[in-house]
Order: sequence, then structure tokens, then C-alpha cells
Amino acid sequence: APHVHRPHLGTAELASGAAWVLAGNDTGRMVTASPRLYPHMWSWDAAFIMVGLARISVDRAAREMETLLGGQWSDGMIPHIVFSDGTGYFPGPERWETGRLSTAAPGTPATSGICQPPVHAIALRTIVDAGRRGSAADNRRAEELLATAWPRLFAWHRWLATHRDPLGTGLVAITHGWESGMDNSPRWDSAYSGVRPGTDLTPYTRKDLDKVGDEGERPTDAEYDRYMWLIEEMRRAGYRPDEVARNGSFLVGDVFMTAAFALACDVLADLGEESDRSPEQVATLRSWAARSGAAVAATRDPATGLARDFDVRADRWIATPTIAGFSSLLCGGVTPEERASLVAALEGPDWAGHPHLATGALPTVSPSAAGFLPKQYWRGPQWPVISWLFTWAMRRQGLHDSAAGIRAECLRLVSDGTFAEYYHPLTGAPLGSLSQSWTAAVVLDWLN
Ligand code: 9WN
Repeated sequence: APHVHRPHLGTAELASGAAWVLAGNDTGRMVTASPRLYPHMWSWDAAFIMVGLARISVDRAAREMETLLGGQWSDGMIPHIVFSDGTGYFPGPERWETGRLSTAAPGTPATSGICQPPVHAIALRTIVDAGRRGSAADNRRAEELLATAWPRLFAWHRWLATHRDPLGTGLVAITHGWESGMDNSPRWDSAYSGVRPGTDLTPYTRKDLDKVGDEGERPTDAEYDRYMWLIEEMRRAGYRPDEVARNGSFLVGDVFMTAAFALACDVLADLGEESDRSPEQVATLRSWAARSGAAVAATRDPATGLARDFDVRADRWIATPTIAGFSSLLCGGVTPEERASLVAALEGPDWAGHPHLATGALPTVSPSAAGFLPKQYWRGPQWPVISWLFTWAMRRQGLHDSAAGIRAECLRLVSDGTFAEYYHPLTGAPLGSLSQSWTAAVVLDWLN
């Protein structure tokens, strides 16, 4: 592998650098996902950002949750973007027009019309824990948030269970690759080949390309045409969730989204038990968790042991070797033997133990796979936030040594202090946006 010089910050400098990034991206109302590329609040970014903020200020973390929930739709959906007044991102509010076209979207704040992985219960858990460790005022603030946010998150989970289970098995489906959070992952290539942009697609200009070092770090124009076409279809359906799932060109059972949902249902159920919420709702969450955990396990590829997505439109399995194949490590539901072989594969030579990697942070695509592209977005680079989610979930299941190993490798990766959106697995070079909030947030959590 080519060698690049990488500066190396000590722990104290790294922690203060991370806090500085979060403060720098804070508009007061929200911590934007990054300073230039993403000047708004993204749903799952916000959850990870809250995990970092909870290490700095319980009140500030709680306010972030309140801002996000301020964008929740009346049917329960938490939209993937809550817009700030910032400009420079496409597609912005004028392309989505959810306030005008949907009866469930709020008028203000402006939001997008799709969702992202439901990791928010994890954020609520960390804020509540930080409150309980903190002062009396922190404790009060966190319990107050728990009381208001818990029913909102329950409604969000109910929305997913109601509108995104087209097969009736608990496998949560997405209607746009952006909903997966892994936009152009090779997981979606075959499903996107069935999306044919109409000739009446309203013309548009991308705004992302001049904000990264090299255009090759971002999705292609052909991919963007499909992203925009799906939004066009949703606009025409008034963003009605059942209509979009019934008629949209893209409908895929997403194992990673499903695993995040199963995990979050259990976490929310725990919080509900601790705060005397309705036993029926807690039991409902447990049943969604068990069902979706089993749905992930049932996608297991007999050849590789990895979880597979399912293309509902084409009625076929998607067996591309990506990090989503390890989804059962997020939510359990597999036998101890299956789990042990997943951990061995994750740490082995086709994944984090690949001999050419600069660090053992988790790559998004197997470096041994034909489609591995080390600097292209979700087609190979290492995203620290993905590793963080695995470490958090693995610790919860008692996989402490593996989680500690991944954490140590990630801290080595991010010690250059750029807090990049993603990193080149073979060189450790920072890619995409720098000063990306969720990278800073998970580093802060790892260092505490
Ligand atoms: C589209 C904000 C978001 C992340 C996603 C990541 C990227 C947006 C984009 O940035 O997606 O939602 O414009 O590329 O893929 O996971 O939430 O950081």
C-alpha cells in the first residue's frame, strides 16, 4: 500500500479537537452534519451527534433531540433532513416541497420526505445515562426529555412497523437508497438498474462536487439522476407512505436498517420499563425487536454466512459483500456459533484483518471483493460512525474484546485530527467532507 504521512494527535488534543468541531458546526438550533457539504440536520447523523454532545452537555444533547423531533411528521416518520436556513445543499426544501405536497409533513421546519436508519433510541439511552451520572440538573433535564421523547420515538417505530414491512416478516424496506444512509453502496446497484428516470425529470444542478477534494469521492451523475427520479415519484404520490411502497420503482428489504430497528426497539423498551411507560407498548417494542432480529437472521446466505438484502421489486436476493452482511452483530437473533463465525469473518483477512489495510477500522465493502473502490463513498472507504455503531452493539452483547479492538484501530485512523466523513482504507487518507460532526461525536464517545 502507498504510504502517506499522517500527523498523529494525542488523546487530549483529539478530544478537544472533536469538541471544537461540534461547537464549530453548531448553529444554536442544530449541529449541522458538516460545515459546507451538509449545512442541515440529518436524522441519523443527529442521533450520533447527540451521543457526542451528551459527553459535553446533557442540556445541549437534549435540545438536539428536540430539534429533530420538531421535524417529525404527524404520522410518526422522522424525516432524513430537517433543514436549517443554510444554503449550498441540493436537493433543498424547494426540490422536496413536502410542506405543500404532503398532509403529514410540518409546514415549518422544512424537511425532506424520506427517512434514515432509526438509531435515535440509542441517543436517548446515552443522554439519559449521562443525566443519571451528572448533576441534579442534568438528571432532571434528561428525565424530562425521556418523558417527552419516548412516545415520539414509539410513534416513529410504529410508522416503520406499519408502513415499511411489505413482506409482513419484519424485514424493514427502504424506498430510496438515501434511506439506508449508505447511498451508493453496491448493495443497491441491481435495484437501481430497475429505476428508469423519466424524460420529464425536472433539470437540476448538483452542489456537492466542488466541496470534496476529488469528484471520484462522490456518487456519479447517473446515480444522481436515479436519486432525483425517485423523489419525483414520491412528490407525485404526495409522499403517502403506502402509495410510495406500492408503486415506487425502488423497494428493498434492508438488513442493516432492519437490524438497527430491532436494536433500537429493545433499547427503547428498556427505557420504557425504567420509566413506567405502558406495558403494552413495551411489549409491542419487544415483539418488533424479536421479529426484525429473526428477519435479519433469516436472510443469512448459506454460502457465506452473511445477511442479505432482498429486492422486493425484482423478487431476488442481493448478496454483495458489504458491511451490512454483519447486521446480526447489531441485533442478535442468531445462534452463538453463527455469531462467532460472523465475528471471525469480520476480523479476518477479507475484512478488518485484510493485510493491505492501513488500520483495522471496518471497511464498507470487503477489500477482497471485485467491486471494492477504496476512495468512492460507500463502495469501500471506512466510515468511523459505522464502526462505532458496531462497537456499541457488540459491547451490549458481551463482545467486549472485539469491540475494544475495533475502537483502538479507529482511534488510530482518526488520530490525524481531520474528523473526515470517511477514510481511504489502504492509506488512511481523509476523504469527503472534513470536520464531519458524526465523526467528531463518536470519537468523543470513544475517548470517554
Ligand atoms: C444524502 C449526512 C449524510 C449521511 C448519509 C451520507 C450522506 C447525503 C448526501 O450524507 O448522504 O442523504 O447528500 O450524500 O450517505 O449517510 O447521513 O452526513
